[in-house]
Amino acid sequence: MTTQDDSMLGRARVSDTPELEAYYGELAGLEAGALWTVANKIEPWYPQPTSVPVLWRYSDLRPLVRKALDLVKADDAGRRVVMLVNPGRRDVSAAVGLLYTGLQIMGPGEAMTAHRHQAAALRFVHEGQGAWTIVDGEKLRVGPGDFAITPNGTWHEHGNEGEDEPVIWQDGLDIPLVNALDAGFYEVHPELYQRARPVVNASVLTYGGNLLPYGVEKWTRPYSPLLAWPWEPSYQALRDLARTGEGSPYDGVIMEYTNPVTGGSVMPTMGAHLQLLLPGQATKAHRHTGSVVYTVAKGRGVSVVGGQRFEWSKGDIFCVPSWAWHEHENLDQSDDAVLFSFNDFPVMRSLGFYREEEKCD
Ligand code: GTQ
Repeated sequence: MTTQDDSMLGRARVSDTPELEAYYGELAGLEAGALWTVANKIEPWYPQPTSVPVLWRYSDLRPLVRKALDLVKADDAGRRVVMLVNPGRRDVSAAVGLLYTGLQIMGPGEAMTAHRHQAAALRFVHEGQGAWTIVDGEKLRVGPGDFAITPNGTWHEHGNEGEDEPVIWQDGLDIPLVNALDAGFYEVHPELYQRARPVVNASVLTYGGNLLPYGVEKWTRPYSPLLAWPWEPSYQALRDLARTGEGSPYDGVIMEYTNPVTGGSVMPTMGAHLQLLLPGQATKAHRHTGSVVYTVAKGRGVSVVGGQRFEWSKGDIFCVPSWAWHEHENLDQSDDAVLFSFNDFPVMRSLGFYREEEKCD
């Protein structure tokens, strides 16, 4: 690694003097400033996220998420969600970096109005059987472990048609990114509710079979035409891949949810993965630019993120800030562990910001 010393030639290294301080005051009076007073801060040697590693335990959050059912009506709240807030990112309501996440609860028989916004959204279902969402007229039914997307600009409304149990699913949105770029728009559906087309999960029926359909309209939008990935075939795909080897040294057996037309990420701003750690498997540490929110879909294990040790089990959520070292281990010696995760890698990649490094010890 090259020397990283702020006193070296090539970095800003001007010491304050009374004369300079007076000069800075004059500049400030004109809404201006001297670059060299901030240069080393605004051009760090490597990323300096304000986000910190956090583990949110499902068993801690769940009772408070359930409490919200009686405290607010879903339609008054807009969405009844307990959001996960990184202590370093409270000002932008981010869980990590420019990613938002929250646990949304819907009581039996509940349905909410439709809206659309510039932010893209995704869902990962934690519990409950009756969840549905309508995305641009397509009704999707989703159950535990299922993953679904609501690309930016699509109308969406959610509900729970179950009879006794609430549904809790996790929302992931790029709200902080959209706001950082001052690009946020929001609309309530003019008729409040969409008219769903009759075939439920039509995109799964059309695109979910790992074959590209002929004779359907050519897909040209910048997001995946497949809107939902049920748990069973996704988990089975991982198990099948696990039969061929241990996968990546850093992530174990990992697969990306993809746009079936392009093979790329499901949406232009957020990608998602499902990964399996074999019994006892421990990965090597690496780091990369881009932020990740992990959700434990199955099993128990431990991840070390930026030097912090997080022991996790099903339902727990933890984050990896950009450029933080991280490694994972399955603590069960006889069963696999599965992590769902979503990230902002598509943004990092499309802007040429993606970098990755392995830890050499
Ligand atoms: O379901 O549309 O958790 O707009 C936050 C903002 C969910 C949603 C959230 C949203 C939604």
